[in-house]
Amino acid sequence: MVEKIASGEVVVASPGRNFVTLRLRTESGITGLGDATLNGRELAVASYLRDHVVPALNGRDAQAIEDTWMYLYKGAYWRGGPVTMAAIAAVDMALWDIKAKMAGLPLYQLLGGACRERVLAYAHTTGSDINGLMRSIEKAQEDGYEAFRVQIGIPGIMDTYGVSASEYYEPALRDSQPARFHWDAETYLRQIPKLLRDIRAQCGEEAILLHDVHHRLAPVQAARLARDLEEVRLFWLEDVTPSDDQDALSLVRQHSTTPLAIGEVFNTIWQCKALMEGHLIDYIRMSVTHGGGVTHLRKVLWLAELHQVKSGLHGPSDVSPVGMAASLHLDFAISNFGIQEYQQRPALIDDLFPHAYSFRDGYLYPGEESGLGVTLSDALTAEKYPYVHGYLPVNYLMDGTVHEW
Ligand code: EZ4
Ligand code: CO
Repeated sequence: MVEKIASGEVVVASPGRNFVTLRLRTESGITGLGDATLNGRELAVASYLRDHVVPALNGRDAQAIEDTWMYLYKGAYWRGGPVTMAAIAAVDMALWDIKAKMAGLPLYQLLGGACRERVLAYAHTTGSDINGLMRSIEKAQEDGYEAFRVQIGIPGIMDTYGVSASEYYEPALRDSQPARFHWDAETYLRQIPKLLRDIRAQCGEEAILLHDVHHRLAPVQAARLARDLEEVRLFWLEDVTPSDDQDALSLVRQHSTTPLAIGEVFNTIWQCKALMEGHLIDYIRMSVTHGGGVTHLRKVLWLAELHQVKSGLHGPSDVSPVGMAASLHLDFAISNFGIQEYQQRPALIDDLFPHAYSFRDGYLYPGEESGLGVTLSDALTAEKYPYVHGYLPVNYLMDGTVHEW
C-alpha cells in the first residue's frame, strides 16, 4: 500500500539557540523529523519549506525518498546553496525516519547495517591561553573524550575564532547587528605553531588533537602553517583556506603531510568532487543538515571512499539533535568513517529533543529505536521558545577590510 505524505509542519523554536525542525506526517499518522537549522539565516529556510516545499509534497509517496530528493533538487530548477539544501535535507531526513519506522528498524540498518561498534567523537575545547585551554581539555577528558578540537587565544588578536569566554562555544550571537570580530594572519602564524606544540607536550603523544582555521589563510600562508605544524601531528587541520578556492589546497599539499579537512559550508557533491579526485583532502566535513540529507551525504561519502577520504561530519551546536541523529546513523553504516564532531548540549535541549543516541566515554552510539530515534517534546513550541534574532559574527582585518569569518 502506498503511504502518502499528508502534511508538514515547520517548528521554529529557540530553547537557548534557534532550531528549525520539519515534521512530516503520513496519511496513516506516521511522523518523521528533519533538521533544517541554518545558523543566522533560520527564517529563510523555514519560509522555503513552508511556502514552497511542504505544499509540493502533499499526496506524494512517503517511501519514494530518492525520487522526492530529485523532485525537490532538479524540479526547482534553481539548485544548490545552503537554504535550498537545508530544506531538502530536512525533507530527506524526515522521509528516512518514516521509512525506518515503517520497517521497525533503526535507520543505520536500512543504510546497510553497522560497520563499527562505536563512533569516535571530538570535543570543542577553548581557552584564551594555554592554562585556560588545558582546563578545557581536562574537563573534556573527565567527560571521557579522547579527541579535542583546540582553539586558543592569540595575543594581539582580541577575539580569535573558536575562543569563548564561557565553556560552551556558541558562534551565533543574539543581536540586532552582526558582532565585529578581528583577524591578522601574520600575528596568528607567528604564534600558533608554538602554542600548539606546547599543548601537544602537555597533552601527551596519544591525545587526538584537531585545529580549525575557519577559512582565513591565503594559499602560501596555509602551506607555511601546515608545514610548521607537522611535528604537532594533528589529526586534521581544518578549513585552512577559503573553501571556494580549491586549488589552494594543492599548494598546501606540496609543502606538508598535515592531514587536511574541509567542507562544512559545502552543500553538494559537486563541491567535493575535484578535492577528492585530486586527493587534496583527507576528511570531508559536510553535515547531513546542510548537505541535502542522508540521501545526498551517502553519495558524497561513497565518492570519498573511492579516494580514501574519510568522514568528519560537521556536528556543531547549530546542528539540532535531529541532524545529529542522522549523522550518527550514517557514521555507523559507512566503511570510511573518520571522526564525528560532537558538543554536549545544555540539558534543556536534550530534554526537548528526547533521543535514543547516547554519548559514553568519548564515543557515540545511534541507539536501537526505529527511525532516527528522536522525538520532539510537546513543550518545544514557538510560543514557549520564540525565535531570537541573531547573527554569526562578521570578521574584519585590522584596517577594517571584511575578511572570511
Ligand atoms: O563555526 O557551525 O567546525 N566547526 C565550526 C562551527 C561553525 C559553525 C557556524 O555556524 O567551524 O563551529
Ligand atoms: Co569548522
